[in-house]
Amino acid sequence: MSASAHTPERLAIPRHDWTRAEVEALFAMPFMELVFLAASVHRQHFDPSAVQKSQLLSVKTGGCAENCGYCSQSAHFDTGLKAEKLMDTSSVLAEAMAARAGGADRFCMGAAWRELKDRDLPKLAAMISGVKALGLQTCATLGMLTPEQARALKEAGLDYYNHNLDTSPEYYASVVTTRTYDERLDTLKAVREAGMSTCCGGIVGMGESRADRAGLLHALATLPEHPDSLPVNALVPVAGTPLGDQVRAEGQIDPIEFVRTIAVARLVCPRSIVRLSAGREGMSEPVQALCFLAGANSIFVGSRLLTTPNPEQDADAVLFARLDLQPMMHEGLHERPHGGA
Ligand code: SAM
Ligand code: DTB
Ligand code: SF4
Repeated sequence: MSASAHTPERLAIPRHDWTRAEVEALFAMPFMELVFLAASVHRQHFDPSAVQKSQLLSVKTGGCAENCGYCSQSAHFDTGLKAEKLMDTSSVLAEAMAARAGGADRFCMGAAWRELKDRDLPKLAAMISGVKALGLQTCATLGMLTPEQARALKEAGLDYYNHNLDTSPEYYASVVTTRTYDERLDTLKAVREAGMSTCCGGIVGMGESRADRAGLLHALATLPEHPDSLPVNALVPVAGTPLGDQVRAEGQIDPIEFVRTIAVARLVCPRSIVRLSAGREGMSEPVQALCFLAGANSIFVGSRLLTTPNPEQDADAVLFARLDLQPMMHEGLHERPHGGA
């Protein structure tokens, strides 16, 4: 791409024909130029002071059949995590109400499953419709789906389905061997075709190269539709997992490289909500501020992600006040911020 194409106006138009070399060239830009460009593109589509807040709940924890090398919940590793059954709907709804009271506008239910089993669908449908009735946007991440299951979840009121590509196609087998990249793409297709919004991103800081980070963002930017939400997770290094132990020994990702990844995500998927996702615990306020400047406009709130800690509500209230950030609310919730159950 020529330098003249690097104007915020041109970059703000979503493209699906990014080449890998173009994405790598964005990563290689002088940092100040890259962040300025990403911040300029961000302003073409969004209020730069508005940040969307999602809250996670692990509705089925641990004992997962997959061997994702970063995950506390895989049955393949001894992380000391106790496996639990699928939660009761009433307990999930109580957590969703607390999340809404804490300022979240989207509630994401996560299950440590390789794939959704049909026998669990009725209970999940009850959770989803119950959360939606609270005025929250609904999101779930339950592993692989068939097209029929995707349609059933949509029918129950599911707005977003999270299914991450995690890393580049080449690095994938260094992260997980119990499933393929193509299987991830198939589930994403089923989600799109069922008419749900996609939440799809990845993890940085797993020992991958910059070329792998570019490969992940290239894969996301060349999907038939850009993800509606694009979570960029910084690896939370969990002891007992292969990648967590490796990163604990070798050190975590350079925060400036993390900010670069956010900026490139903003540039290649200009209309997506880019989430500064896992890894905020222990990330300084100035680094988080740089992420918001570079185009991140969503976070997870609440003191827990799925199984690991996240900044407390008070800390995030201070962060929002110091950076003059406002919550980005979807319309349904605006109408009744403290509305009935
Ligand atoms: N089992 C489902 C799946 O893998 O799609 C849903 C739950 S899984 C925990 C959701 C996502 O969380 C993963 O795709 C991964 O990107 C992210 N994740 C899991 N453990 C993480 C960690 N330790 N650090 C950062 N992100 C992590
Ligand atoms: C996403 O991209 N990150 C979230 C959500 N989607 C499901 C999960 C982060 C999990 C961090 C590790 C844990 O708490 O277990
Ligand atoms: Fe299972 Fe998801 Fe964890 Fe992989 S990331 S081990 S699929 S819960």
